[in-house]
Amino acid sequence: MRAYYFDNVPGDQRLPHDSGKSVLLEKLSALGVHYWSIPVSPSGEPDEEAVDRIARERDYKNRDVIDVSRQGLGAAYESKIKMFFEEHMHEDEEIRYILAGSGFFDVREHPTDNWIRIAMHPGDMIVLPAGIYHRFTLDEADRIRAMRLFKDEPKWTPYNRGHETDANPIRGEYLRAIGV
Ligand code: KMT
Ligand code: NI
Repeated sequence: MRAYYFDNVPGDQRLPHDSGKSVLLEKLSALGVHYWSIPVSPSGEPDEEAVDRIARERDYKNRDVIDVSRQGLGAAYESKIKMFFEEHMHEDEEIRYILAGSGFFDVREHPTDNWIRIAMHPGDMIVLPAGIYHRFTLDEADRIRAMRLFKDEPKWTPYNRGHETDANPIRGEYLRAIGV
């Protein structure tokens, strides 16, 4: 995992867009973003024991695996890729553990509204808190396989950023939690 400020240069979302300015884990943590390294096997098998431990501690009851690629998403590929990259929030945490491939999670720094790009590789696990504005894109390798964990039923509803999300109580709770 490496985190850095997005360069804001227009162009292909799959390119690194690396401004060269790194972002430390402490900064991510201050935004409520949590990160762990949980090495996967050479064939991309999860470390089930380590995942179970985190799931127990944080009350994640369910999990599944998503293959984000042309092959994995089939006819839904174009629309999903577009949807993932629309800036949005959720009313629950978004937890992802990368098993194979790679991709970028972009999270908004508050209150500057700068994008922080988080380059994810196998063994990287991340928690995006409820209420944070974010988006996701594949990189040039065009494929990622990730475990998704969640507390109860999957609540995948993305709320695209706008007046309504600015007024969403979960967004308000998030801002209070990070002390803004
Ligand atoms: C999401 O919610 O943005 C995704 O599931 C993206 C693919 S998981 C790496
Ligand atoms: Ni999301």
